[in-house]
Amino acid sequence: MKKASLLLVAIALALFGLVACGGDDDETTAAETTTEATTGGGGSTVAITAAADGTLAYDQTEVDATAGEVTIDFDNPAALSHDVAVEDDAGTELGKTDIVAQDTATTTIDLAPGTYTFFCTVPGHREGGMEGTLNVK
Ligand SMILES: [Cu+2]
Repeated sequence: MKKASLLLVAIALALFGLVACGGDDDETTAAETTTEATTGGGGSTVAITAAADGTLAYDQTEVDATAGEVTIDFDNPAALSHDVAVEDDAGTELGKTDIVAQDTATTTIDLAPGTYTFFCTVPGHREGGMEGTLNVK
């Protein structure tokens, strides 16, 4: 009977130790996961604006972004409708904002490092000069 009690105490202590250790491990894992989520995303936000006077031009001819989820924040202060589309060097369109006039529009595109072209999809606008280079590093 006495031996059995000692054994129970020993088991209880062993279990307590395991639970305590387990708790510590969980906290460490959670902290590491949070750090990875904060630093692992990459990407950046690029601001592109259209000419306020209604000419077929963006205010930027070349913009830079970080590889990952790249957000295009487009602001068109003019009454003439514009958008911002992005295509790769093979001419494949990867994404675009809504067409807006005197408004803002945004879109997020997953981009690998490389050189891309941004342009306006409204007929005649790209040909009129609404395009530029998007460098992703
Ligand atoms: Cu346009």
